[in-house]
Amino acid sequence: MLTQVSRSEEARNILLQNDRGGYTIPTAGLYPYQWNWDSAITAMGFAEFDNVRAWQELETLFTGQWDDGMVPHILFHKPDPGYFPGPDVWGGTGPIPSSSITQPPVAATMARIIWEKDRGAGADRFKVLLPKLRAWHTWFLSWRLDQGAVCVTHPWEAGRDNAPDWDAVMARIDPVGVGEYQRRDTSHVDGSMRPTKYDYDRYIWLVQMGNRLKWDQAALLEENPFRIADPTMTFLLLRAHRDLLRTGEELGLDTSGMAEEIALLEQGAASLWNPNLNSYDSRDAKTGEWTGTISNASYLCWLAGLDSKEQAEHLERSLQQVQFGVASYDPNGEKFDSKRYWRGPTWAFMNFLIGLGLEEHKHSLASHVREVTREVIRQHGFAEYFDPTDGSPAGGQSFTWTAAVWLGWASKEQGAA
Ligand code: 9WN
Repeated sequence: MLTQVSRSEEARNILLQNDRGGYTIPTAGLYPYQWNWDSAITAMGFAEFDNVRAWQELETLFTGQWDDGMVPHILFHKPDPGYFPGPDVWGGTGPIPSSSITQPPVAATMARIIWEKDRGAGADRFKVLLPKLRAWHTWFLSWRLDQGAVCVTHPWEAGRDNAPDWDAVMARIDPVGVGEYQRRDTSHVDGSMRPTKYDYDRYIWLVQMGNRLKWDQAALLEENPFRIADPTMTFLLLRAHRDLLRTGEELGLDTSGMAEEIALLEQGAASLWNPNLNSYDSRDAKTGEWTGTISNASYLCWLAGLDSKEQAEHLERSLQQVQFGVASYDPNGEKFDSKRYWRGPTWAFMNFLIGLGLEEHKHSLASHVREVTREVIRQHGFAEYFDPTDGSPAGGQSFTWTAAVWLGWASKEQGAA
C-alpha cells in the first residue's frame, strides 16, 4: 500500500499529466475535454503547489462563457473522437466549441479558496474574474429559478447524471426519433459502472431538443419536460454567491443587488425541504412533485450556510451503513446500487464540499467525512468514484479532481491550511 507522501506525489503528477495547456481534462480517454466543475475543483488542487496555474484553470474555463452569461459544462478545446456527444451534436453558439448546458457553479467558491492562499497575487485576477462569475450567477437567477430554488434542465447539468432524483421525469420522456448513435464511454470503462442505454437515449433526446430550439432558454422553459429544482445547484449557487459578495466587498467592487439575490436563494434552499422525507430533496418544477431522494447533494446544505439536525441524522445513519461514505444515494434506499455512478458510489469531491460545510459549522461528523475520504484514496488510489461498501475503485482512473481533493483537503488534518 502506498504511503501518504507517495500518494501526494502521485496526485501532483496526475494534475500535471492531465494538463492540456491552461486547462486539465478529468481523465485521459473517458473525458478528453475541459469540464466545468471538475476544473474549478482542480484549480483548488493546483493552488497547493502552483497558484498562477490555479487561476489559469479558471480563466480558461471562462473563455467559453456565452454572451448570455452561461458557462458551458464542457469546452471542446481540441477535437477528440473518443467522447460522445461532441460539439456537432450540441450545436452550441458560444465563443469556442462547447456543450450548451451548464454545471453546478463552484468556481467562485474555489476562486475564494485560491485567493486566500495568496491574496496579493490573486487580487487583480479575482477582480477580472468577478464580473464574469456574477454574469453566470445572474444567468441562473434569470432563467432557472423555481420558488427561488435553482433548476437543472438535463441530468448532466446537475453533474449527478443517473441519480435516482431524475427517475420519474426520465420515465415520462419517450425518446422518440433519437436515432442511432455510438456511445464511447463504455469502450473506456465497464458498462455496469455507467448509466444505461435507457438513460443515454433520454440524455441524447434532451440534447437534440435543445439543439432544435437553438438553446433559447425561453423556448426551453416552455418545451423541456426536464426541469427539476436541484439541491446541488441551489446550495452551490447560494454558497458561491455568498463568496462573491464577500470578495466583492473586500476588493471594493460593486456588489449592489447581491444581498437581495442571496435572500432569494435562501428562500429557494428552504423550499427544497421535503417535510415527508424530513430531508432536503429535489422537486419537479413542472409538476411540483418531490422526487423523494436523500442524496449526497442533500448534504451540501452546510456549505450553503444552512444547519439542520434532521439532515445530520440522515448523514449519520448513512455513514454507519457503509465503510467509506458519503454514499451518493441513501444506502437504505431501494434504488441503492453501490457501483453504478450516482446511485450509490462515493465521490471524493462531493465529500470535500460536504466536509467543508460541516467543518465550517464545527459539526462532529466533519472529521469522519474527511477521514473516510482520505482512507479510500490512500487504500485505492485516484479513481473517479468508489464503491462505498468496500472502497473498490470504479469508473475512470488517474482522475484529476480526486487528485486535487487529496492535495487540497483529504490528505490534510482538519484545521491545517
Ligand atoms: C457528462 C467529468 C464529468 C463530471 C460529472 C460526471 C460525469 C459526464 C459523463 O463526468 O459526467 O457530463 O459523460 O458521464 O457525472 O459530474 O463533471 O468528470
